[in-house]
Amino acid sequence: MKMIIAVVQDKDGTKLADALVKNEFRATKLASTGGFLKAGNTTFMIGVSDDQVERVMDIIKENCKSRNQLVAPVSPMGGNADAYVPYPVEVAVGGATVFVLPIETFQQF
Ligand code: 2BA
Repeated sequence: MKMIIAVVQDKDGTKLADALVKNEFRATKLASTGGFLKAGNTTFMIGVSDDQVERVMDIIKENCKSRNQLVAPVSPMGGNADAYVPYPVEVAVGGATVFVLPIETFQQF
């Protein structure tokens, strides 16, 4: 068994959740925040058998698009000066960042 952890953009979250349900996969959707942009994103936890990993990867690819996002300058006032970005920069935010972890035990009570 594997745990697929997928960080996706909020804009794709509902579409991906619907596609997973339609294909009879079980998933947990968490509200998350990107460490770099400090903007909301969505993290899915999807527990699947080993032979289902590829199908879930395909569903994620089909439903999550890469987009460019402009990072506005962040004032260091009241914030961390180390994170200060003095000019707007465009970053490509991936369609999905996916981790596949082995699961030692799965139980439901
Ligand atoms: P954020 O951390 O908000 O990052 C958004 C995008 O900003 C990233 O897109 C990347 O293009 C850029 N970026 C991130 N850190 C950067 C840095 N130190 N310098 C320059 N540019 C940087 P993605 O790589 O597609 O990541 C999208 C989101 O996926 C991330 O949002 C984060 O929430 C998650 N993520 C990405 N890599 C991760 C990792 N290794 N571990 C945990 N979460 C990760």
